[in-house]
Amino acid sequence: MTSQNQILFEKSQRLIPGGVNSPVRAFRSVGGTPVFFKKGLGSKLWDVDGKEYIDYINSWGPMIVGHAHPEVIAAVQAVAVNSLSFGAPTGLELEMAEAINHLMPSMEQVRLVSSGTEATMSAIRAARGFTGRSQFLKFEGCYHGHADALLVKAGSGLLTFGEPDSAGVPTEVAANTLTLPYNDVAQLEALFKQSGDALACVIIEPVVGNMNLVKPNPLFLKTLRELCTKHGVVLIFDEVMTGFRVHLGGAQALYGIKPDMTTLGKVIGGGLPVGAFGGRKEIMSGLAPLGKVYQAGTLSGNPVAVTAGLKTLALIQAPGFHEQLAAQTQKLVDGLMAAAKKVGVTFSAQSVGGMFGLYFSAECPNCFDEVMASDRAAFNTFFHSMLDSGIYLGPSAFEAGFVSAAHTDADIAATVAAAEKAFAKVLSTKQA
Ligand code: HOZ
Repeated sequence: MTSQNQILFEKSQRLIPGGVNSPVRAFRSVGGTPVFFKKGLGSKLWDVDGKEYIDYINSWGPMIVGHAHPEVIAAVQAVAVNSLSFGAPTGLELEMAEAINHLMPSMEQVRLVSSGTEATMSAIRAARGFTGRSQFLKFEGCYHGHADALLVKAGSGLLTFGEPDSAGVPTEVAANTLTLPYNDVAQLEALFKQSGDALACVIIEPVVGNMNLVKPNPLFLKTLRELCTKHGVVLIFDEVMTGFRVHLGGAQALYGIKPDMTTLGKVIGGGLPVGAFGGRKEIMSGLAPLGKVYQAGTLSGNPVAVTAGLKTLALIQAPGFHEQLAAQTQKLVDGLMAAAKKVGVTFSAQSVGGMFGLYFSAECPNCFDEVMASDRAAFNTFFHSMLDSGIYLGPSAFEAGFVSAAHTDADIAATVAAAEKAFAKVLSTKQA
């Protein structure tokens, strides 16, 4: 019998390119039919055919307190009756700016937008306006949303489809985007020596989550901070993924590095579309209406979305929230490593706070080239076996995973048991 899922996917492909509204969701890299969902609660999801899954995507990060958290839902319902949008200031926006500034003091001033992409492209514009320079630096495999100038050697969906540069981006637009390998201090120093004074900004994922998970070498971040200060370059931490997930104060608190600007998204919307960018007051005061850097949005600061984010930010400030989240994520990683070892599959895994990376390679990778060297065929076999067992992982070897506060010990144990079977399948497929 044809499943509801297959029917929906077939129909969707007629009207929506690839049947999806964001490319990684199409399962092209792992093969098969994407799962269409109808319900989520806590750590679980249910698809349109009624199958249950333990969710390790969590909407790519925002659902840090679990799906349909009763307090988030109640807050959204309560505010929605007062109108869904005003296109004018509200006290809720101020509360959000205060909450962000409290948790990330480097964000002296904040502006709300509706997505991470808007946040990163606006932050770069602000940095260019402030410095009067055009070029900027990003790192191979880092993904900062889908604005033209950022789709150069980018991660996430671009890696999934093996094309780190996008068609449709004029060469002239990409010409001001410089790239370097992540974690390479020598190349960073050499580039700054040559062109540091021409750079408006450097944008970086302080923990990369878009070429699978790659941890920063602390010396790399420290050197980057020093070089930016020396050459008057605006350092932008893209914390859309890591913000409030790897630590209550984000990656900047975890590693003790203060960026000049930060971009946020995901957790600050609690599952609704919110992004933010902010930083040093002298840079942010260049924005219209105070300055000449233009940036705007009809739904920016939307009251319903901001309410979901505010409630989520309140919940994650409970004592011990991040310690517990990090411990649970590490428990998952340890369990998976032990299962792979038992079966005899080459595998490594690591976590930072509530984010994790799984790699079919002997060591956890440090940069794009090392990520690309991992065994993608093994990942695909593993992914499908896990999916059959009701474990929902990112459908690509190049995405990080996410744990929520709703994931229980029983969820972790069920995931590790499923992984043992999946590793055995990887081994038998290799031997066949
Ligand atoms: N690029 C996103 C994750 N890195 C995927 C977004 C989505 O498909 O929703």
